[in-house]
Amino acid sequence: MKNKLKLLPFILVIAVFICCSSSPKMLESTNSPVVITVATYNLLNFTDNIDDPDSPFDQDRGKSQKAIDALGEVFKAMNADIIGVEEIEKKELLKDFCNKYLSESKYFISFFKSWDPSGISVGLLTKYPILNEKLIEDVFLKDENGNTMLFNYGFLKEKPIPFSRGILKVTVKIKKGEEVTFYVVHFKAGMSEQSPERRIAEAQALREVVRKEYTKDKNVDFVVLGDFNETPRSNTVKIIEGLDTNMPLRNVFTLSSQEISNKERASHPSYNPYRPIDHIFISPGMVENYVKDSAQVFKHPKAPDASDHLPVMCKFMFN
Ligand SMILES: [Ca+2]
Ligand SMILES: [Ca+2]
Ligand SMILES: [Ca+2]
Repeated sequence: MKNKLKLLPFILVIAVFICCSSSPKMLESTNSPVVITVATYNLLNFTDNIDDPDSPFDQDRGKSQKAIDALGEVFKAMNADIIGVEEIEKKELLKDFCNKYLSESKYFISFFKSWDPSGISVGLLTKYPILNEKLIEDVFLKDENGNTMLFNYGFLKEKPIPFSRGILKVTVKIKKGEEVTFYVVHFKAGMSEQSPERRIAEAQALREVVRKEYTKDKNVDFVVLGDFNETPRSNTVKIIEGLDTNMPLRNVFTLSSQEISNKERASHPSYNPYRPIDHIFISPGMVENYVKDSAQVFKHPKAPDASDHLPVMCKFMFN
């Protein structure tokens, strides 16, 4: 008995320690459901003001401080867990941005420099740890006859056309036994010669890339997100969705209980949006995780100062 009384203070200290360390965050990482907010956001020429010799066409004006401040406010208000970003020149720009505006959120950053002569790439910010990351750049576009498409202008003339900015593939650990792979893309913009054909070819190439995961596991959870430069009823988007195939990829807006108009889905231009061109598509296995009616275009008073696009976001739940 005397020995037990001697131990009592130690037992109390250990009990208090166990209680205090069982914070909500620890419980969250074990059994309780986790809800994540996922977004895609084109940050509009998030470049530095250096003329880099290895980027023939980089914009050396840099993004204005006013625009970066506005971007910081939009990101803070959005408070998304995982954000696919487009038009970034360097990883350091994202690092500095996170340190300055989002230091409480502790984002991991995935970014690789792409082949794009203008020096911009896609990236991913995630509050959840990265298990795997790579920029898939060995994807070359094919025309409708299956022939490799070639550039018809400038110093790239006659060279095979790669996927614009590459496809960033990042696998993230949400919780024990729950991993999600994100494919961030930025399709060729504009209506110039080759552009519409390139987007069609990019849609086909993208499906071939994601199919590799799907073939291994029909229940795989993946998200394809970014700036597609095409509206929901375009041929490009129809190819990505492949709704009449054995691998339908659903645009999260089409999973809503009522039809959402193009105007409500529009993400560009940010000051008066009428073009829905930023999208989030999900694998068949991810549909069960989608939180019904969570898809939205994120509107913020500072958004028009930050970028010419608005973020598109939605939520997923993991039990
Ligand atoms: Ca530069
Ligand atoms: Ca340059
Ligand atoms: Ca799932």
